Amino acid sequence: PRNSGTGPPATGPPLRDCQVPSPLLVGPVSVHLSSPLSLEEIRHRNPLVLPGGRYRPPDCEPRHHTAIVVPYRNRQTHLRALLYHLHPFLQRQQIHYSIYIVQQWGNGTFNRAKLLNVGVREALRDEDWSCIFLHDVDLLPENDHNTYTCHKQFPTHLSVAMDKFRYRLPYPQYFGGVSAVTPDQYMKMNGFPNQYWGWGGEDDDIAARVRLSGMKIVRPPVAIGHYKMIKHKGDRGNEQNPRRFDLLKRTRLNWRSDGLNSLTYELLSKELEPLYTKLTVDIGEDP
Ligand code: UDH
Ligand code: NGS
Repeated sequence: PRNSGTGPPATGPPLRDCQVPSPLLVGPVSVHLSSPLSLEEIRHRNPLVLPGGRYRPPDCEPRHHTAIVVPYRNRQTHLRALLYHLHPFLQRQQIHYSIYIVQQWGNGTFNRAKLLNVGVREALRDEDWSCIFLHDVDLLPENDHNTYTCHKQFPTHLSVAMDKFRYRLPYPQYFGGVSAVTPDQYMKMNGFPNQYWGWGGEDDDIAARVRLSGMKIVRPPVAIGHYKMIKHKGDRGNEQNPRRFDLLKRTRLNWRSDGLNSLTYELLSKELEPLYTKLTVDIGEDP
């Protein structure tokens, strides 16, 4: 929508639609992981990015409106690398986008899927996004033909070839890393589970919801869905969840009652940083 949110006012002659594919794409890009730049330097390299990490192409009317939602706590260096890399990458794709960092408040056990639920709900308060990306902070796309847009019918899994899995899927149902849904698809699957505290299983639950709600997963070709993962150790507060296997057995029974329709949280702050919107949220504790 041209005139909502951060867009320029619709004065002057209308812009023509952006070309498909974008003429700015370069294909494979090399990803630098060592010592990312400061936020200030990244800002200088991306002068057209508006407060909150928002962007729309200046010369054409974008066909896609994508919110990037990142579950987050205590990964400063990874965040800088992601912003350094993703802003130019998305601008080359000529899409209208915004980056949301959803930060879990406190030291309680991490809950990735619940943070994603919060991010989707809050992003949709801002704009009528046509696509929502669910993006781990430590994954950097290596080919800009991997477009950050949604499939009309089905949820998409983008990170199909990660370096740590030797550039292939670790198993056929893998849905972790980077995925995308339209608001309709998200509603159809009742969002994501809120009950996975700690590491593991929540992405498998989300994949199961896709199937249980009558959809399937679509993927880009392996040659295009290349990602580098920034290597790191497991995080304090995100230990393996011993309950994940029991929870996964009950997805079929639980998905309609646990998800978007049972989500509760308290939004503690929303800050429009120069390169991203930072949501700090109290999502409660593992009961
Ligand atoms: N995340 C944070 N902070 C944390 C934990 C997770 O920001 O403390 C976010 C971050 O976006 C990360 C995502 O949640 O990319 C997923 O975290 P993860 O630890 O499940 O996955 P990741 O791919 O590492 O980062 C997996 C290997 C380490 C755990 C191995 C346990 N066997
Ligand atoms: C599976 C986990 C997923 C996880 C995937 C890759 O076993 O949550 O491994 O993990 N499922 C369960 O534990 C039930 S990784 O190699 O990235 O550490 O995403």
